Amino acid sequence: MMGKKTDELSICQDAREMINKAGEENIETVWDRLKQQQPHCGFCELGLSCTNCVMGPCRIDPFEYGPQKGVCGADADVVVARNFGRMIAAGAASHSDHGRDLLEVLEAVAQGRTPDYGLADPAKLKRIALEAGVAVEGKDDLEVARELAHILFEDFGSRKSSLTFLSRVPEKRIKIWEKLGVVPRGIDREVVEMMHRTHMGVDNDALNLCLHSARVSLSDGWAGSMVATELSDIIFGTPSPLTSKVNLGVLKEDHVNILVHGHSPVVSEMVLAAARDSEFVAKAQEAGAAGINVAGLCCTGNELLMRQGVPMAGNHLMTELVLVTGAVEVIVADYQCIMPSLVNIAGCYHSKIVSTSSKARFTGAVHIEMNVENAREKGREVVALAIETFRNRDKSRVRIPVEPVELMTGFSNEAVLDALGGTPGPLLEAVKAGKIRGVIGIVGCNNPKIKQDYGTFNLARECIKRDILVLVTGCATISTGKQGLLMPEAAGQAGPGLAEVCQALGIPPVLHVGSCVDNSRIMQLCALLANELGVDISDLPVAAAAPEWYSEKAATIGLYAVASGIFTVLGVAPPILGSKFVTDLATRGLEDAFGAAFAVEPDPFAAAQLVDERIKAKRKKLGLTE
Ligand code: SF4
Ligand code: MSK
Repeated sequence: MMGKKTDELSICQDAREMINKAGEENIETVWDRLKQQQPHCGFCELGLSCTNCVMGPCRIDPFEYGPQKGVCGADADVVVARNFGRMIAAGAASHSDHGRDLLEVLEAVAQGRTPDYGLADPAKLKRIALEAGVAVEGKDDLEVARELAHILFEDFGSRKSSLTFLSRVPEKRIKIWEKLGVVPRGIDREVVEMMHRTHMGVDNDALNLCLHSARVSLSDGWAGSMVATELSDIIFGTPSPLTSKVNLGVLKEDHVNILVHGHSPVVSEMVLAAARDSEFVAKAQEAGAAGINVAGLCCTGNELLMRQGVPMAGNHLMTELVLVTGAVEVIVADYQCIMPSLVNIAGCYHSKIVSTSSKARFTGAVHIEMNVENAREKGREVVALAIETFRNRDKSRVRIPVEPVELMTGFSNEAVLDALGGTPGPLLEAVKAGKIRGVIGIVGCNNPKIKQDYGTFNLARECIKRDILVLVTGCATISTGKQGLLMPEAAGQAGPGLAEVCQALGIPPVLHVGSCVDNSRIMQLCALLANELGVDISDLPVAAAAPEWYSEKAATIGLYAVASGIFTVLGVAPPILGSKFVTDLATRGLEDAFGAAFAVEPDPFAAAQLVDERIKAKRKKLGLTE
């Protein structure tokens, strides 16, 4: 990276060393391309450009010197609200299509169409089926799975007026949604309706568009993502606490290194199974390696970390740098957050990028199509390719920069409740007593516009100091894990109340609850606590934050958190500032409508202060002392 010192780009030693190595080897990274893109288009940053039809493209002048309307007559409010709506629809579509893939696996298992997948948690299958209204008495697991799959497939359609898991939502919250007309009816339906509304000449009322954005996001948080989480647990197992390791140090110089990247456990679980097969281990040894090492990137990594303890190499901004180690044979990708640049960087080494999904192909990558019928066999093909690729490794270019750091993972809601003796009672008691003053979900990505991991790590550390329990998912897991916050010893950095609780239970003050879709676990936990107290989610001393978000999915997560009543701090402003109406709605108006709103605060220390004030106010309203 020319121009900036590496310590301005990342707080992580492994990242800095690899950025320098990339510079030495003339390899272009995301930071170089960000620089080439400067200055970014101001109209786009403000959400004021529109390409929705070919009478345009149009731009609305934010300073009122130039045009105030697009060719069709749309003003700044409509243009911004439409653009934001499409952003939310794309995010919801991504999580929900991922959820559908798990549903297709469940159906294939139920129909006996795949020997490769099974029902790792039949007790959870029964529990969820009962919740969904399936009578389980006297039925075998496959029959129950078939009926559950049928009900959940219907959630994706247009024939319902409510969705299965909305039964978890506190009554007061449902009433708010009913009053605003935002109860989600069908996962695909809400996304399609948003695409319809944002076509030229359909919905031309910014408020109406924003309310539908909220509805779309709720169809993700309480349905699409929730389906993905619950079915992943049923098929692959419900996570329970275990320890593993994180950072680029998890790569092994003398092993065949396979990285799993993307979001879905459907592919990576099969690759892992093949890599653990003694036949392949022997083949790797024949090729001169000591064994086969599988490690994770991004959310696919989170899925395998939570359930299998597979070590984690890095988050979003580490996905290019992991290749720069020269020690990676294969990155096997499913979908989402996989930079197309990986193919070019892999081409500078012996490494191969393997795409596996027909909906996520990369020009120049090796494509090994995986589906529910052939997954195990194709997983074996991936591992065989990695072993062959190892033979081409140039040992002189290998540099694994750091030693790995330990982390604790596996805090599904089931595991948390188990640790508490089966009920949320002890957690509520700790909250009432002020030992845990509140809870924050810190989620989301890295963004090269922000020093990598600076926002997420510092916000998490500031929160635990203030006796605020932190739950992390997705890339935020790696940001905090690399700095040691996911180990019980980090209780020493927490305030006295939180430290006492963590020490008593032997848990860290920052709990890893899963991947991006697993933010649904946080929604469910909040609903559980609110129901237990007989209040709404917006009454709880809870908050959410996405300090370094970049993706449309993260915007959708933020919006469903707010629409569910959770105050949410963003470290990067969404492209809505071109409309005063939409900006005021996001930062104030939603508070009146949903009991929560957004704040934008790039400084993690100031963000922690905002969260603290919110928690203090909510505690006071509940009559809880500090
Ligand atoms: Fe321009 Fe309207 Fe077409 Fe958008 S929809 S490109 S504002 S004419
Ligand atoms: S992977 S959405 S960069 S968290 Fe879920 Fe990370 Fe963000 Fe992708």
